[in-house]
Amino acid sequence: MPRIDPERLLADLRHLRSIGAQGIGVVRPAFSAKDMEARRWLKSRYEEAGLEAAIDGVGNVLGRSRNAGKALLLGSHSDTQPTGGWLDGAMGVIYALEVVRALAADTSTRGLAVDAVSFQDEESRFLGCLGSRSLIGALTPAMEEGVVDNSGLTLAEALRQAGLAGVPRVNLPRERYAGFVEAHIEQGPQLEDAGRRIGVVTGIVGLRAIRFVFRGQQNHAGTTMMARRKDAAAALYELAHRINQEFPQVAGERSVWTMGRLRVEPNATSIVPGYADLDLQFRDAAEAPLDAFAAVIARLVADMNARGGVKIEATPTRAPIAPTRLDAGLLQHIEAAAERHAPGNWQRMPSGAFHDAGIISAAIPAAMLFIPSIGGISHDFAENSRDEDIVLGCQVLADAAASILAEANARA
Ligand code: HGY
Ligand code: MN
Ligand code: MN
Repeated sequence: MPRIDPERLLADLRHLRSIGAQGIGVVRPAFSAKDMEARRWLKSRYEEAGLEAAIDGVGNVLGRSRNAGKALLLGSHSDTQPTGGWLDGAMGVIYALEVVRALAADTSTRGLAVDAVSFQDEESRFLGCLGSRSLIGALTPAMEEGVVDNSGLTLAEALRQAGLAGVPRVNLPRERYAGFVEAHIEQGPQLEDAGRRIGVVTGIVGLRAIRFVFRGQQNHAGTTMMARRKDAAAALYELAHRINQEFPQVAGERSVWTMGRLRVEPNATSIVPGYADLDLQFRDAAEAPLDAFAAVIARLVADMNARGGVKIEATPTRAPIAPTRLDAGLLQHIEAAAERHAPGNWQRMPSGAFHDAGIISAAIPAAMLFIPSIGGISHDFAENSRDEDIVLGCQVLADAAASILAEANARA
């Protein structure tokens, strides 16, 4: 069976970390100079590994094997959150590179076709999973139209600044592939709590996101009596409170919701705010709780608007991501590889984070494997995993890749 090179794996992971490093974390937002620097470096590493490599018109880095037969696509994303960890996405991208090299070095697997990818903007600077949506033809002009980041920069301008305007976009040649496998850090505490080293991911949560805009009347904080106020911030606080009161009544076992971004204007102590906006994001492994949350939101907004005063508008801020079941056939190969390298030390589990695999699964069979996150921390500079778990995860992926392709080519 192919053996990965742990030192080479960790060295490339640490090099990628150095591009956009801030202390122990990484800041490499989609299309930024550091993001594109990392993508150009990845492209060169893919070429050194013997792949035909290119960066497509939305910034996906694609490495295509020259070998014949059914191919397996491996990868993840190399863009990060604004306060990103060094492993979120990056680990799966470097795993793919290392598995390409490990299989090429082994006489029993050197003829197998492993392609590698780093998707663009999985982290929703502009539009969650932008690159994987583009690759499967699910990124429509209407979805791109007018999309801006938190600074107001349009996606079109970001593409131009990154030198990607006019660069051809790639459509996944679906018939080429036996499937897609994404390795990722768990980003939660389940594996660590259970003392397990590998997660075999059975499904990925769905996600919806709403922006509420509150328009009231800016006024003096001393002379404006409470009964006469149209306080946009007070309406925001009331709606947020009522969401936190009502969502638990209709939530599923692993439902989550987050209100992590808000703005109050003019944000001054002695002024009744005339404007506010608030982002709400909610997730679940099934559609029913997501539909129930959407119904609660509609009812609360209608109820508050009926009172008059502050006007509330609720608008989806991104294309929804549907909950996904991952491919049982591919998962069996990952389970067998996990049992070989971590006997009894792995478990099946859902993913509370969304991933590109959730998008790609609409086009070709997809699966995921996790390694533990120390303290369950992620989307924070402190995100980390043990080197020995990083190395183990890559070896499991290499074994799974070899057996998936052996089976696919035997069938072809
Ligand atoms: O938010 C997520 O689930 C992913 O890490 N971007
Ligand atoms: Mn990720
Ligand atoms: Mn992330």
